[in-house]
Amino acid sequence: MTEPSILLEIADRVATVTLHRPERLNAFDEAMHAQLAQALDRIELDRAIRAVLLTGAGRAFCAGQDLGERQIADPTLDLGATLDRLYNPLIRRLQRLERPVLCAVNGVAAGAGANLALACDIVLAARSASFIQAFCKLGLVPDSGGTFILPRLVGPARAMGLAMIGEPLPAEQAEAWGLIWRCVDDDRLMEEAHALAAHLATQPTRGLGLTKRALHASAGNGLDEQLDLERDLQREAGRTEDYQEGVAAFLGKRQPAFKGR
Ligand code: LHQ
Repeated sequence: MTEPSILLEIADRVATVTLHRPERLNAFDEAMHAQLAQALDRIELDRAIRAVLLTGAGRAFCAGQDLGERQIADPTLDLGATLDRLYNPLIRRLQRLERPVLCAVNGVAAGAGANLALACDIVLAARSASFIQAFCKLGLVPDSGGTFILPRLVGPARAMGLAMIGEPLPAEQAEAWGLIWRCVDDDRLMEEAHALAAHLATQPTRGLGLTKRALHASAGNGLDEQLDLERDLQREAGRTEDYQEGVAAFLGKRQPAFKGR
C-alpha cells in the first residue's frame, strides 16, 4: 500500500493536518492535493473541529509544486489550469474556512509551499525555517496568493525583493518584517503550536470566523464599506451563544466556557 501524503488527526477539537511526502520535502503532487482537499472536506463538515493546525513531516514544511510532475516537454502544459484546478481552490478554502487555521512551519517553505503557509491565519515558524519565493528561479510568477499577500504583509519594496531575488528569508527576519506571527526555537515549535491550537479551539469560534472575514475583506474595502461590514458582522456575533457566555463570565468573574456557537 502507498503511504498517505496527508495525515489528518482529530483530537480535542483540533484537526492537525500534516503534509507527508518527506522524501520530496512535502512537495505537492496530484495525490497530495486530492488528499488535502478530502481532509478539508472533512474539517468543513465537522463543526466540532474548532481549530486547524497545518504542518509538514520531516525537515521541510513544503517545497511547493513537485517539479518532477510538471513535464516541460509537454506541448499542452498549462500551469494556469493547474492553479485553477488545485492551488487556487486550496488558498480560497483556507481563507474562507470559518475556523482559525494555524501553520507550524517546521522547515523550509518554498514556492507555493511558502504562500500556502502565509495564507493561514497565524504562522509560527521554527528558527531554522526559511521562506523562499522560489518562482523567479524558474521563470514563474509567485502564485497561491503570493502577489496579494506579500505586499500587504511586508510592503511593496520587500515583496518585490523577495519575489525577484528569491533568496531564503530566515524565520527570525520573517518575524521582524511582519511576515509571520512568531518564530520559536525548533525544539519548542510543535509544543507551542499544539498549545496555541488547543487554546484557539476553546475560543468563540463564530466570532473568530467573522473576525477573519472582516480582516480579509479590508484589503478591498474603503473605510465606509469596512465600517458597514463591521456593523453587519457585529450584529451576527452579538447573536451568538458565545457572546452571551462571554458577557456572563465577565460579569460573574469566572472563566467563560465557549461552545463555538
Ligand atoms: C523536490 C522539490 C520539488 C520535486 C525538493 N519538486 N522534488 C504551481 C503550479 C504549477 C507548476 C509550477 O509551480 C507552481 C508553484 C510552485 O511551487 S513553483 C516552485 C516550486 N518549488 C521550488 O522551486 C523549490 C525547489 N526546491 C528547492 O529549491 C530546494 O529543494 C529547497 C531550497 C526547498 C531545499 O533545498 P535542500 O535543503 O538543499 O534540499 P534538496 O534540494 O537536496 O531537496 C531534497 C530532495 O527533495 C531532493 O531530491 P533527491 O532525490 O536529490 O534527494 C530534491 O530534488 C527534492 N525536492 N523540492 N519542488
